[in-house]
Amino acid sequence: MKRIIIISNRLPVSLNFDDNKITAKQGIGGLATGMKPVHENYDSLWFGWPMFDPKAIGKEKTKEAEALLADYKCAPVYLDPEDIDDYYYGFSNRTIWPLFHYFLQYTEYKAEYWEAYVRVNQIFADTIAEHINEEDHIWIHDYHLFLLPQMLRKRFPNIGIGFFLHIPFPSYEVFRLLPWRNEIIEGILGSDLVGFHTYDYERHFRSCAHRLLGYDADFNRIQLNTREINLDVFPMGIDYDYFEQAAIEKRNRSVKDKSEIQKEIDKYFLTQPDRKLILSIDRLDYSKGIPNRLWAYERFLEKYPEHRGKITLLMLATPTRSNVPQYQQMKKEVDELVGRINGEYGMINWTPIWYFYRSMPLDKLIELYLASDIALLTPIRDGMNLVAKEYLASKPDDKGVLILSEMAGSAKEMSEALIINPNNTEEIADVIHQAIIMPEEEQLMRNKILKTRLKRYNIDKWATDFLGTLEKHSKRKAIYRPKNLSAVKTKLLKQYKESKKRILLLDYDGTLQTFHNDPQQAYPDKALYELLDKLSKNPNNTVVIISGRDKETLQKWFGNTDLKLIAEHGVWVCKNNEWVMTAQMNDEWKDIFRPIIQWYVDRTPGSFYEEKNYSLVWHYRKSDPELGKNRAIELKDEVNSLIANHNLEIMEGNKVVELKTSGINKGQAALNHMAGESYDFIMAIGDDWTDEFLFKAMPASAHTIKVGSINTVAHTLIDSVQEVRDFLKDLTE
Ligand code: GDG
Repeated sequence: MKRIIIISNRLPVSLNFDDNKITAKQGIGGLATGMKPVHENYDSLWFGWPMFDPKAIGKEKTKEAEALLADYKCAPVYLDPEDIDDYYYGFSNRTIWPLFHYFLQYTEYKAEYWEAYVRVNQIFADTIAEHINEEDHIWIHDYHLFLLPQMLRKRFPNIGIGFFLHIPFPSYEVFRLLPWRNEIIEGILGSDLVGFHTYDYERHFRSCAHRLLGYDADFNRIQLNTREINLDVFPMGIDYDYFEQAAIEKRNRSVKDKSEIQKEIDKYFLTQPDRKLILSIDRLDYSKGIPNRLWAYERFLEKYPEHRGKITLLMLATPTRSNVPQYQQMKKEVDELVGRINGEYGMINWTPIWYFYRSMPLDKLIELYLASDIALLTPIRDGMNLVAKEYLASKPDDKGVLILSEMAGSAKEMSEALIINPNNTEEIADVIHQAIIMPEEEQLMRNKILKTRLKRYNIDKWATDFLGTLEKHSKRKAIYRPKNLSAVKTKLLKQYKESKKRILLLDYDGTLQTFHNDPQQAYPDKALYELLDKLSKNPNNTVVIISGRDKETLQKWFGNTDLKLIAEHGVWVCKNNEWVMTAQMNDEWKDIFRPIIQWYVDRTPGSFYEEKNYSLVWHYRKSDPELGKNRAIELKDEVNSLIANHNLEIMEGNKVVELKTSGINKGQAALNHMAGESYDFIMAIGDDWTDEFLFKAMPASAHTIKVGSINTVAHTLIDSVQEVRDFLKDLTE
């Protein structure tokens, strides 16, 4: 079993330095509680900020503190207090948190926050790098560490890295507002596996990676140069049995063993047994929709006077990020709202809202869950919301009603709850009424279904699913993976040097030259001419440009060189300065298909068509990437149904769909070119689907090299055009 390295902003234990003695306390909150079983049951080590500054406590205390942390399988990542301000309270909580929860009005874009964020992610990378090796599995958590996967990937190219996002990933229209959006996507894509709570978050991320950086996803996989990144949904569960057992134990207590809180609540029900208790628990965060909840509760009291005096809202709001202004402002708003409602509707023997602004031990929380008839959770946005799940798990009698916002990730799996729109005050007021009068049988029926799912997909299952997928992905990577050039370069260079008669078959676009929105602008630059010149002047070399380009363009660009030229995927070959057609062809079919392609050009802004001698090409590099991709599928579909009688085939290149006479491809053309000659070094380099014909046709001893994606039959992968050029340069030296 591999060692699991867990990484989060904070460690799951906090240290207390009182009375000259250091003590440790388990942290509260979703992440700490959720990851507890993984941390305890696996060979694991957890890295995070330990919430103390070693400079402030001195060397000796630091040593002692580190030893105590080690007992809890934790290791510290120390951060400067100023960095904490800008990275944690700044970029994480004033930029990412509001933006990702769609609170655009609260989002601050400050360069100094970003700089601290980069710095701190780097400190995490540097610290952790000293303690890990390629054999470990890394599991990085949440939005504080978006850049860490890529930073670690640079140092450990083959290590398994998983990233899980606990908050929503916003839609492209929101995410694109972030000035550092590309860096964030690139950072996350350092991972092998990226996990989200819901499919919506996954699809938003995929669309952002596609639209902002042009990274194509094939179902839930993104091909990124020579790597493959898996995206998947893992709805986080809870430690169901723990909550259930604790609740059973509390329910069965004798009066004398009951806690103070239980006794107080019992007293509440004593005078009027038909009284009902509504519970809400959240951090006092603007994303949790606390004011909305209070407005709706107020409306409910106004609209349904028959429930006044018989219902109480127990609202526990845990203090959080209280030095961020919006949180202080919201605290004030909530204080005032509670005061107003209690002032307006309260009676001598009845308070409409019991409001607690503090945190409580988990034990007390479970007592509150157990005692409440209704849970009212109204977040405006919430990655998941574990409280909803904990509430149900703490109901051993299956009674109780869950009212849950449709904006919480958990609503996706909890459709049997009463789902509300948190902005619809009237609806929430009505649903509170519905919950109060809901017959017991209906409660049992709904809760049984909900609880069965929660029990099955519990926290253990969530964690093992994530780690299992990471493991599977890593294994796949290890088995099926063409080697990166770096791994075989020395051997290749040696064979090249030792050979006497070589042929180099080189694709042009995406291999020797980067793509340009206008294909005519992707002409060869001076450095490329010099490089190709040097290669082809070597008497032992035959250098062939084998391209989908038309012969006129290749003639214009390379007509005066020693290079051999193959154009239009093999339709034309240039021999002794004469262009020769390799097969008899006609182009009458073009009149039928031209209007179809033209129609796609009209309907897809940014796309255009190119006419070659024996093919028609539709280019969509400049179009909206998603629209372009969909239109390409439509076009292929439409053309496919018509080509049978015309001996045509469709070739899909990089953001191009090409319709051409069938039977001619780069593979066939290369073999024709090589016929009758005996080479002791054959190398083919290409980047797209059309080059796969070339790779397939090559003899087993040939060196086939693919630029980019790993979906290839080529033996070797190379990262970029620049790397191709650097490698060819190495050959000339
Ligand atoms: C983030 C995402 C996502 C709360 N008050 C006390 C206390 N809690 C515990 C609850 C629960 C956890 O904290 C809160 O989890 P939530 O999921 O409701 O919300 P966030 O803290 O915002 O968590 C969220 C989560 O990450 C996991 O991915 O679901 O969407 O925002 O476990 O019980 N625990 C104790 N005292 C308290 O006063 N002991």
